[in-house]
Amino acid sequence: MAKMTGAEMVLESLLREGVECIFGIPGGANLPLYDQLPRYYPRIRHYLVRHEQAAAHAADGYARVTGRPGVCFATSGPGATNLVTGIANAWMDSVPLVAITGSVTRSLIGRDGFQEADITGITIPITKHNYLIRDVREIPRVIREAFYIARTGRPGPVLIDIPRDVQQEEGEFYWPERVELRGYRLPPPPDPDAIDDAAALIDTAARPLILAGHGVILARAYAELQALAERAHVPVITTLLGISAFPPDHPLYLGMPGMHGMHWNNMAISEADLLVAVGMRFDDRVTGRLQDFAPHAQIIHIDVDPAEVGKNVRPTVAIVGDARECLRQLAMRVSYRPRSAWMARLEELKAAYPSLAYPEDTEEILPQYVVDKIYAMSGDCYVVTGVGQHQMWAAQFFRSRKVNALITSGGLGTMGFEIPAAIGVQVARPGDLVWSICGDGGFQMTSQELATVAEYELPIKFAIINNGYYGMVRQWQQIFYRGNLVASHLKNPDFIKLAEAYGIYGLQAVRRDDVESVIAEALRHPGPVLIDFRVKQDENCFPMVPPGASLRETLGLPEEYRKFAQKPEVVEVEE
Ligand SMILES: Cc1ncc(C[n+]2csc(CCOP(=O)(O)OP(=O)(O)O)c2C)c(N)n1
Ligand SMILES: [Mg+2]
Repeated sequence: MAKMTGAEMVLESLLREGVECIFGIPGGANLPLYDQLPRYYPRIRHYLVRHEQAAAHAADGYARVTGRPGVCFATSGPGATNLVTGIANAWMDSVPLVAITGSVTRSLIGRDGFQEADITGITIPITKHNYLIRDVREIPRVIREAFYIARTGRPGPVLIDIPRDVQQEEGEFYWPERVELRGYRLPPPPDPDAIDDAAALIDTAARPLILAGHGVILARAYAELQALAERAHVPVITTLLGISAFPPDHPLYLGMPGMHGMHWNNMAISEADLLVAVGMRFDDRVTGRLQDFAPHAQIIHIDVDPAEVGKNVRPTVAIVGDARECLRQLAMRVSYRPRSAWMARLEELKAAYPSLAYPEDTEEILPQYVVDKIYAMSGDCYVVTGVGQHQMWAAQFFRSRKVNALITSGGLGTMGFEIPAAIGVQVARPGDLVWSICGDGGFQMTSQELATVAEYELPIKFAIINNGYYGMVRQWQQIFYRGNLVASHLKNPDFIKLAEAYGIYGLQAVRRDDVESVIAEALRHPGPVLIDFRVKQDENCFPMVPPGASLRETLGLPEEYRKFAQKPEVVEVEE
C-alpha cells in the first residue's frame, strides 16, 4: 500500500472511477487538489469555468450524455454555495453527479471562520447522500461509494466535502474491492406477478398509451421501449425529459403531452383506458389538474424509485425496478392487437388540432420558425436549451433522430442552464454538432461561460431566441395577470459585440430571409458561433394548459391562435 496525501488519493480514486474530466474553480480550501492536477493530465482534464454554477451544470450535461457521473470541484463557502443551483438541478432530473468541495481546516469547522459554509447541511435535501471527510484514510472508500450511489438505482448528485488539512495529510491508500452500504439497496428484479398483471392489462386495453419519461433514457432502455410499443402496438408519448427516448419519426410516436404539449396528446390521455407510465413521475406540468387526469384510464407505473409509486397518482399495477429490465420482460409477454378504432381516433385528434401550426407568411422572424429551421438544417444533433418559451418550442419541434439528444432542465427549470450544460455535452461529444437554444434572459444568467467556450475552443452553436423579454413570464402576465407586464421586459446588450469580446463569431438575423443563411453560415464555421435571432417580440407559446387546469382546457388552439398572440385575455385559474 502506497502512502499518499489526501489530494493525491482523491485524484487516484477519480482515475479508478474512470473520470476523464472535471469542471471547477480553485480557491483556498481546494488548492491542494489543484496542486496535484497537472500530474494527472491528460488522463484527467480540468475545465476551468467562470462560475461554480456552471461547473455543476457542465458536469450535469456531461453526465446526461455519457451516463457516467459528472464531476465538479469548488472551494469552501461561496464556491460551494455557488454549486447549489446546479446540484438541485441534477437532483430534480435524477442526474448522476459527484461534487467535491474543499472545506475549511478541521479545527476551524463550526467556528464561522473565513469562507466557511455548512455545505453538507445545505445540500442534504438536494443530494442522494453527502459526506464530510474527517480522516484521510476514508477518501478512497468515500469516493468509491459516492460514484456507486450517484449512478445506481435512481441516479442523483452526491457531495463530498474535504477539509483542506485532510487534503494535505498523508495516509495509506486502500481501494476497497467492493462497496458495502448498509441500508442502500439496488432495485429489485421486477416482481413477476406485477409483470403478468401489467401484460394482461395491456393485452385487454382498447385505448392504451405509453408515457415514457427520463427514466427510459437514464436506463438506456430505448430498444426495450420500442420493442414493447411495436409488439403490443401501443402509441408512445414522451414527457419533456423523455423526448429522444423514442424515434421522433416512428409511426407510433405522438410527441409531448402536458402544459405545452401537443393538444392531441392531452385529448388522447383524457380518452385512454390504459396508461403505461415508464420512468416518469406525473409532474404537474404533465398531468394538469390531478383529479381530471386520465379519468378513464387504468395505470401501470414502472419506476426504479418506490417512493414515486402512488405519490401523485394511484397506479392499478406498480412495477418497481430498472426500466430496461421491466420493459424487456413486459415486451416478451404482450401480444399484438390492431386497435384500429383507437389508431383511427388518434389520427382524427391529430388532424383536428394541429397543435404546432404557425403562420408561414410573416416578415418578422417567428421563434418557431427559427427552431424548426435549426432542426431541419442540422440533421441528428444534440440540442441543449434554457428555460422558457424557447425551451418549449425546442421540445415541440424536436426531430433529431439521435437518442438522448435533448438536454434540458425539466424538474427545476433552471434558466442559465443553456450555456454551461452545452459545454458539458460538447466536452463529452467532441465530434458531434451541439446546438444551444438560448433565451435572451437565461443566456445572461451564465454568459460569462463564453470565456470557457472560447478558451477550450468548443464549437457550440448558440442560437439566442432574442424576444427582448423574459418571454414565458410575459406570456403568463398577459394571460393570467391582466396584461400587466412587470419586470419582464429586457434591455439587452449587443450580443454580437459580447460574443466578439470573447473571441466568438457572432451573427445576427433580423428578417425571416436571414434565418436560413445565418444557420448555414454557423454550420460552416468550424468554431463556436453565437447567432442573435431578433424574433417577433410578442409571440406566445401554444398550446397551453393553464396551471391548475385540466388537460382538456387548452388555450391557443388554431382558431384562437392569432387572438391570443395579439390580444391577451385574462383566464381565471385555480392554483
Ligand atoms: C433561475 C431562474 N429564475 C427565474 C425563473 C422564472 N422564469 C421562467 S421562464 C423565465 C423567462 C425566460 O426568459 P428567456 O430566457 O428570455 O426565455 P423566453 O421565455 O423568452 O424564451 C423566467 C424568468 C427560472 N425559471 N429560473
Ligand atoms: Mg426571451
